Parts: sequence; C-alpha cells; structure tokens
Amino acid sequence: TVRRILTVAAAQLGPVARSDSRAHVVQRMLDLMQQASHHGCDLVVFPELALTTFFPRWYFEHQSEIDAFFEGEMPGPQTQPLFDAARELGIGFTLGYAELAHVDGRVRHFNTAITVHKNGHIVGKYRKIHLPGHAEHEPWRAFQHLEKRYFETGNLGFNVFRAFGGILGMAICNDRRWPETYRVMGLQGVEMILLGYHAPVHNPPAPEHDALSNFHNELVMQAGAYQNGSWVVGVAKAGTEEGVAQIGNSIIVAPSGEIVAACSTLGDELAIARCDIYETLQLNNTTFNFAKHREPQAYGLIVERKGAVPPPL
Ligand code: ING
Repeated sequence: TVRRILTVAAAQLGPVARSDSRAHVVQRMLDLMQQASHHGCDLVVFPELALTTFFPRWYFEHQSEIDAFFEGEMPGPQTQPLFDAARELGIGFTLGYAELAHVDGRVRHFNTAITVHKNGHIVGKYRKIHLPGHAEHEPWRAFQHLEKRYFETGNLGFNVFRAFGGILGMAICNDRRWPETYRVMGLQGVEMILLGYHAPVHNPPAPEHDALSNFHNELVMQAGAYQNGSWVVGVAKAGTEEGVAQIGNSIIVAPSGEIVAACSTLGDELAIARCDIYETLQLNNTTFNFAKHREPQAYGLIVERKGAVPPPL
C-alpha cells in the first residue's frame, strides 16, 4: 500500500484583542509555525479571521471602521512574513482573513480562507458561504453577530484543489454545521477539509444549546469526515475575546470519524497528527464505494428546502 502521510498541525489561537496589532498576531502565528516545523509538519491550519479580533460581534455605523478589519491585499506588508516563513521553513499554511476584493470594478467583502504551499504561493482560496447571525443591529443580544452585514455570500463554491499530495478543500466556521459543505466536496473526492472557526459558547437565539457547544462542534466534523471519507481539521480562535467566551476544542478528525488530535487549552496551541491520506481511499473503496453501494437514481426528487413535502401519492 502506498501511504501518503501529511503531517498537519491545527494551530489554535487564543483571544485577539481589538487593540492587538496585526504584527503582534502574526508574530504569534510565526511562533506556532516554527514549533510546527520542529515537529515535521507539512501544513499548519489557522482559524477563521485569524488576524484580528472577531469584529462581527459589534455593530459599526461607518464602513471605514469596518474596512479597518479587512485585508486589501494578500499577501500585504503585515502578512508577508507568513509567506516568507512558509518558504524558509518549508511548511504550508491555511489562513482565514477578512478579504476586501475588487471584482468587476466593485469593492466586495468576503470572509475568506487561503491555503499557501511550501513555496509561498497561494494554491487554494475559499469564501465563506453560510454566514450566520443577522444583518441589522439587534441590541437585545448580549453581543452582535453581524456577518450578514459585513460580508457577502462566498462566490467560489465549495472547491477542491490538489496540493501536499492530496485533494484538499476548505470551509469556514458555520459551514461546518451544514452537510452540504462536506458532501459537495466529498462528491469531488476531497481527502482533507481545512476549516477555522469562532464559536461563542452562548448562541443568543438558541441558548438551550449553549451546553452542547463542544458536542455539536465535534458531532458535525466527525459526521462530515466519516460520511465523506475525508480528514477534517477544525481550528478555533478560542477563549474569552473582548468579553465573549468562545470554545476551543480544535480537533483533527480521521476519515473513520475518530478524533486523532485535539487541543486542550483555550490559548495558542498546536494539535498535530500524521494524516495518512491512504485511509480515505480505504473507506471510499469499501463502506462508501459509490459504484457498489450508492443509488442516486433511487433517491427521487431532491427537495429544495426542508418541509416542502411532496403531495400524497
Ligand atoms: N460562528 C458560530 C458557528 O457557526 C453559531 C455561529 C454558533 C451558529 C452556535 C450557531 C450555533 O460556530 C461563526 N462564525 O459562524
């Protein structure tokens, strides 16, 4: 058997204060890349919106205040050191950031993630599709969640790309709760999904689920991994950030659904695993062998939305 081992680090970040400079955060990330390099990692995965505090927790009146949290270029002067380190250390990284893009002569705002190879070149890009929360200021909430106001829905789909000897894909935070995220990449043969998240413990619209935050976090990534025969790397921006408690619980999940590495703190921490890409083939050639077992022709109408029950026969 030809084993393809990819040594991956989930590079969890602790809180980033609004007053923390990008340079300060980048230095923390460089330290984690250095540590990961000592452990022979090929790839380091950083959280969603890693460079700044999670600004959608506040309502901002003026676009200039909002745009201060965005990157107008990638790499830019503040993030270039990450790309240089990738080349110097021979280690790739996945980075979540707020992207200010100029597309078709328009300024557009996305919650974005990129994967950079060991040569410092961007090999994958994804823009968050499932934006949770709300679009208008809702003062009743203990804190806001204004992603629908500050970002547009991603326009790159759930794409996969070949890198590091495998087929990789990316997702961001709330995406991980939706089965479509994994399935659309699973149907493209994805072997490892890289995703970052901020998950407040308290979810104002559904506080009854607060105690299930870590359970739901693990449940969705373990199910997504197993049902699509893919590795899943989920990485938190963790800890109490500007007064909001966020889960850590960064994990690396094998195609079997087993959690093979996990962070145990709420700070900057690496969880490292040697991921054998071959394991994905095993599962996709046995339990989930499409040719032998999958019956798309028998599934009937793909219902556009839950509750649209077809009329009685
Ligand atoms: N954060 C949260 C997440 O999906 C959330 C929002 C929390 C939605 C709990 C539902 C329940 O983990 C982001 N950034 O999507």
